[in-house]
Amino acid sequence: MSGSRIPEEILDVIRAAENFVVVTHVQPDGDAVGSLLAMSEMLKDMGKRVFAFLDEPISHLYDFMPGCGRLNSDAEEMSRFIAESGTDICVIALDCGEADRIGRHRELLMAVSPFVVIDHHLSHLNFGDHRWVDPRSSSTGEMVYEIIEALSQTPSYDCAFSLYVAICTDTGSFRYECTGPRTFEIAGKLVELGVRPNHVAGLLYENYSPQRLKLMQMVLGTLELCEDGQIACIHVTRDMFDESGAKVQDIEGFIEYARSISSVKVAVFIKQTWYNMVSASLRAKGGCNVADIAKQFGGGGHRNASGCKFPGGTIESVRQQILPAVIDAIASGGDRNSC
Ligand SMILES: [Mn+2]
Repeated sequence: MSGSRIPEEILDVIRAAENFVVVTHVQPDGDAVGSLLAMSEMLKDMGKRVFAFLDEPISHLYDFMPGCGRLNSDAEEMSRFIAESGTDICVIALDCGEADRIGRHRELLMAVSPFVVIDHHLSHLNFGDHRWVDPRSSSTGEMVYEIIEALSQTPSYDCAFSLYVAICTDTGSFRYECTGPRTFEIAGKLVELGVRPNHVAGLLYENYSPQRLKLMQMVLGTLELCEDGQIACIHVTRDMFDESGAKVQDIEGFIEYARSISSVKVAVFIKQTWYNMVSASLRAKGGCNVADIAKQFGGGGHRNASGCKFPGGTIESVRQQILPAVIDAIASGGDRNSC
C-alpha cells in the first residue's frame, strides 16, 4: 500500500526555491546516501542550484554510487552557499528521525527557512518547518520517488540508480515488512529507466574486502543465545577492528546473521566502535517493537530496526542494561499493527 499524501506545501516550496541544501543523517546508510543523491539530482535537473552535504566523507561501501563525487563535506563552503543564496534558499533533510541526527552542523542548517523534512522513521521527533513523515514507506528513497512523480519529473539514470540503492538497502533487498506493492511498482519503474538489479546487487553485496570477512568471522564467534534462543547477542570490540584491518562501516549487515536464526525474535549487536563509545543495534522479527526498546536508552528507529548509544559504556555494562529491556519487550508481545 502506498503511504500518506505528500503535503502540497512541500511541493510548492520545491517548485519555488532556486537554491537548495540537501542533507541526511550521520553514519549514512544506503537509503540516506541514495535519497540524498536522488533528490540532489532531481533538483539539478529542474535547473536549481544544489549543495549536497554529507557530514563525513562517504563510506567505502557506497562510493560506487553515481554522482557521489558531487557530495560535499565542507561546512565552510556550505555556509558560503547559504549566505550567497540570501532569502531564496531551502534545506531538505532526508531520512532523519530527529534533528540531532543531522550532525555537527545542525544549528547552521536549522537557521535556514524553509526547512523541509522527509522521513519514514516510526520514532520520528518532529522538527523543521514542513514535514512529510510516513512510517509506512519502505524507505526515504520511495518517498523521494513519490515527490519526483508528483512534480512531474522523470528521474535520470543516475537518479533512478540512487533511488534503487536506497529502496533495495532499506528493504533488505525487498524482504522487510514495509515492502509493499508500491515498492515493487517503483522498483519496476526504476528498472525501466535502465537500472539493472543484478548490477546493483553485485556492487552492494559482492564487493567486500577480505578484512570485512575476517571481522565477520570474529564477530560471529561472539554469538550467544538466551531466553530459549529468542534473543541472539553478538558484539564487536575496537581490538577486533584493529586485528582484522576492517573499517567501522564494514559491520553493516552483520546483525542480519544473528536475526537469521529461526528461533530468534530479537537480535542485539553491541558495538565498541571507539574505545570510549559503545552503541547497540536491535533487529526484530515478528511482533516486537525494538524502536520502543531503543527509546528507553535515548535512541530510536523503526519497529524492526533501531539503535542507541552508550557513551563511556562497556560491552558488558550495555548487555546488562539492554537484555532485561529486550526480555520485557518479548514478554509483552509488542505492537503488531504499525509498520
Ligand atoms: Mn531509511
